[in-house]
Amino acid sequence: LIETQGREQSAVFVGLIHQGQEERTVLDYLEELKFLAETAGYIGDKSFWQRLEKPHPATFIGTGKLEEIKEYVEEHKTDIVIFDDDLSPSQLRNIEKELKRRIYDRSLLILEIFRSRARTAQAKTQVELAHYQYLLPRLTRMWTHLERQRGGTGTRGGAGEKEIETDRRVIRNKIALLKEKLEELDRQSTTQRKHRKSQVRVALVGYTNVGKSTLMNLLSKSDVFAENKLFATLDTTVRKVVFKNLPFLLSDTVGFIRKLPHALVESFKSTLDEVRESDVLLHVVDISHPNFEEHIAVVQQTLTELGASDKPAILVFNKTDMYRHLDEGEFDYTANQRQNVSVADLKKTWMAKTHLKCVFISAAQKDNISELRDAMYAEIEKIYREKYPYQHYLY
Ligand SMILES: Nc1nc2c(ncn2[C@@H]2O[C@H](COP(=O)(O)OP(=O)(O)OP(=O)(O)O)[C@@H](O)[C@H]2O)c(=O)[nH]1
Ligand SMILES: [Mg+2]
Repeated sequence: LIETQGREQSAVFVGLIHQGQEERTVLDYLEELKFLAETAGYIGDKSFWQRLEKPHPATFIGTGKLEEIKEYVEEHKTDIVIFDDDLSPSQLRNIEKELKRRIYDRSLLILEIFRSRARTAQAKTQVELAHYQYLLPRLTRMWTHLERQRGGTGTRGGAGEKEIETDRRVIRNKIALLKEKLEELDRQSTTQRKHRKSQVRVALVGYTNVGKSTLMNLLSKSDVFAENKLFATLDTTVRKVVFKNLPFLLSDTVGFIRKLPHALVESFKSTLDEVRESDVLLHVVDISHPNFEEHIAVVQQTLTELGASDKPAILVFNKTDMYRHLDEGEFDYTANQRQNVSVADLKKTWMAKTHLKCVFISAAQKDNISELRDAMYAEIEKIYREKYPYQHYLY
């Protein structure tokens, strides 16, 4: 750690192609992992992957592959090795011992990003809680982390059982304290949200980096942090918006991602209450992403877990300006495109596939926003009619 201070940390990436999985899919996952790493401040281009029927119980990947990675990281003085899947505590230990590098898995990387992005007391507490919950079963490893921070080499082979037991107790206490603190903060935000109960609420949801905050800014003319990084938004922002005669509250919140650590979803429950309590969802999709169909599935899955899957929703396909389809015979894996499928084709496919209203826009180019506004207006008007059947300020 000492010798790496002052420069960016370098990373390599490791993925497994499980039985029945396409190589292309795993390579896309590794691309996403690289993007996550970049967001966390680690750089690197090199990936390793291997086709295995199931993960090796002791080392996750095969020993030959591990040897190959070892040679590479020694030659290139790589700082950390990042696995796309979650490793068991013993796999972590074994790999760390062999490679003598810090080992990350996807969850830890996501946790680290959340930690650096948290701004409000609530977000900070939520992330800290999730972090300790992640660490508890992996304590031997954290101990070696602490060792390194104290300037040790980390090769001592972990801590003794007694020290680990002490650490475990400390962490359990911290978890209990953080839970209490969070409950208090939750009570405050519940009160805040209660005040909004009588109003119509629309929530932007979607995979991370699809353009939710950009759209929020566009629809509410507010100034919400948007950038080309994952998890730019952690805290919920709520803005009052008026379309013609209809006022409503529009909220922008944390993006979803595949394999979001369970502890994180748990501790972010109250932030996600905004989604659970909203009347209409705008499910934003980045149509220029090669994996956007899977993103839709991940978001729908997460919504189901939150108990928000049967709310009225509009599917908003964003970034149509970046989408390009290839002509016959053209082939390029690197770009955001697919063979012979135009935006118009996609629109037809999706309208047949779902009962939800589908709108295709570019938030950046302000393309087709009026169609989105009309679709939103129709949904909001429906909610008004349900909520206030006897009032006639609509007419
Ligand atoms: N080309 C293009 N880029 C867009 C469009 N909409 C948003 N972006 C870009 O996509 C990136 C992500 O946008 P955000 O609005 O931060 O996305 P988000 O969904 O809020 O992301 P998180 O908060 O990180 O989950 C930014 O660089 C935006 O400028 C679009 O319609 N076209
Ligand atoms: Mg955002």
